[in-house]
Amino acid sequence: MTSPAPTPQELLKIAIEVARDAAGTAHRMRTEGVSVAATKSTVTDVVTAADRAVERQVLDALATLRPDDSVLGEEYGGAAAGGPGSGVRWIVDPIDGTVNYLYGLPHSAVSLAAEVDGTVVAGVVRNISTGDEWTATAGGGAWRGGTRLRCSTETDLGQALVATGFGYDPRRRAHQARVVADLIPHVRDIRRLGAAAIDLCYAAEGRVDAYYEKGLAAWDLAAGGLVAHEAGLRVDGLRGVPAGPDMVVAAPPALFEPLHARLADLDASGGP
Ligand code: LIP
Repeated sequence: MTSPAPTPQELLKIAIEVARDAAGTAHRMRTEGVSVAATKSTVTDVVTAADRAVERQVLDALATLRPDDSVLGEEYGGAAAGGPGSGVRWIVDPIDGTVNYLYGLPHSAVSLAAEVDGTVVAGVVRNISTGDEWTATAGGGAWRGGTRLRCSTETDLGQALVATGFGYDPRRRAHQARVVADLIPHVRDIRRLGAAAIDLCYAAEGRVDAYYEKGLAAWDLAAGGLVAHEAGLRVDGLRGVPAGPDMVVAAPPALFEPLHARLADLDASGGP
């Protein structure tokens, strides 16, 4: 008889334990000094020894705690379950905001989420430098520490502080720069902070009013996207496409349509 599926709260407890240990390792390695270990899609898409060590630590911890679960990680890809499979898949970005981490800027995070049968039900994002920790469970709300998070109530796009990010491919960056140049006169201002998972959590607590970005991977989006959704943000793509690599738009209900309209008009999900 297969064991009952774990509850979102049980999965979140494991996620928090694993993410805190992982963030501790990342912080220690940063203080010891980090350098580029390799590059990936382009010469600016860097990976450090810490990215690899932290993801390995997460994989080993989950293999011990949840041996029948599968895992998808940025550095080592997909790891099948040790056994028949439990229906639970963990999605990990060991260091989201790697360039910030490399430069010592305090805006990078361990992001860890749990999916059950393809739906993210629990997630944690932990800032490696500050220890800020955002959590969410499906239907259980979004939290930072003991504070329940509520997104911005801004209704005027012209008064909205909007976070975004750019890819590593110079051709994509040129397209994204054109989009943000055309958008910026129509919003309060733009913030480019460099870690999608934290950007989504900032939107969840109203430190920015909205966020959008083209090019996010599942590990960038999984945990932060749940936090944002549970804080009341609409998290979606453009023109009916779900949030994903083509586009993620996270905005309060009153801002989603006007922001979506401008991004769609600017073909923000297009380009290379
Ligand atoms: C980063 C994202 C960020 C994006 C960066 C980069 P990484 O992820 O979190 O939003 O703008 O270009 O992709 O590469 O640090 O894991």
